[in-house]
Amino acid sequence: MRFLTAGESHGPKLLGIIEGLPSGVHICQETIDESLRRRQQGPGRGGRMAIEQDAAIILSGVRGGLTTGAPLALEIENRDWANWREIMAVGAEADFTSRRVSAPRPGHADLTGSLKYRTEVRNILERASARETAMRVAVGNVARQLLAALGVEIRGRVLQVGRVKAQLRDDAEYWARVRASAWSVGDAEAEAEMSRQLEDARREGESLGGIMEVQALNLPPGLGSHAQWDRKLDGRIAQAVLSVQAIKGIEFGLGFEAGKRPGSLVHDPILYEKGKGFRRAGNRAGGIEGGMSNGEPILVRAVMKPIPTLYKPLPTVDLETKAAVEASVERSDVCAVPAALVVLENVLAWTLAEAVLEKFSSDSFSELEKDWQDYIRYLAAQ
Ligand code: EPS
Repeated sequence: MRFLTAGESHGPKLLGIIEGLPSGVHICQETIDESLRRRQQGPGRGGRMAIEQDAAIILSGVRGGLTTGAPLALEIENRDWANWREIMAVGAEADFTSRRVSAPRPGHADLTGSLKYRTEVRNILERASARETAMRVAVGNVARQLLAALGVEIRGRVLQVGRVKAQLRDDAEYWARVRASAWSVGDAEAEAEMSRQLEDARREGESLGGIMEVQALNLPPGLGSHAQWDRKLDGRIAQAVLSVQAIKGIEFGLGFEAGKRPGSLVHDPILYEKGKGFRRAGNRAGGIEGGMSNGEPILVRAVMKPIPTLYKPLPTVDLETKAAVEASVERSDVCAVPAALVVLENVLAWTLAEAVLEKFSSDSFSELEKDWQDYIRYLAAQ
């Protein structure tokens, strides 16, 4: 299975094409739209989110609510395009003078992109923009619906925003609070502190990053492979996660903490129960060993840097005059960590669904489900 996206932040639409889905998967457009709505929310979002009402239109590959096995094409409208028609026009009438960016923002693709492609900064930032993550969520949500039909659950939480850390628990009531929380944390005190910190950052022209965790539950062991570098599941998840705008680091399970402990306090002892098969005494590995899922929940943590557009801009150099100036200020978000969490949940779903379709028979959902159930029975009978 593979996908491509296209579209500029202020162009008419975002497009996505998914190829390689089995036939017979239930796809609910409302579920995609719900994930798009979640991505738009969060306390630190900027002015653009008041303009957009993201909704995905399925153009092909689904009939009567079921995938047909043909490419599934999606589009999301950019309502803001109406304000950018002249600037973004395809023809010779395009306006290259309005909203021209000549002071590249440190931390953004602006400078390096314009040097590499020998073009003006707007041509770079329009595509580098995190607006593209709207389509990544829609595409990932299709994969997430496939996984959900097999009983796989994906969930996420925000662990830290700026200097504020959330208290963590793992019970049903806590997870319901995480889902209901604007910050995606199940800790009211941290939530209030995060909101205070946000207002300070807004006042000071600052932006804020944070740390998120995504989890995948009910996956069998054996997704991915130890046999070749580009089939290792952790490597593939890392590539997908790090490709999301502003994500700078990833950990699985214990993560960097593993480098500080002796081996006996890192690896998870193996247990066996007749009729149920093998399991682990803990999950410090984060559900992946040897490039393969090991049957425990997959635990992925990622860090998002603060968004590079600062209302209190950093020093930069004007591309034309070479004079020292302040960086351009494009409208932006003060903090998009809860939105990035939604992106990561759906990006993880994509990579896991890909690995599922490689392990099991994948032309039709009925074959996939049968193969999956046979494998679960085989594992239990060990
Ligand atoms: C975003 C849309 C963008 C930004 C943001 C995320 O829209 P605009 O540029 O019109 O404000 O709000 O992207 C960035 C901050 C960035 O640096 O890429 C979205 O849809 O999520």
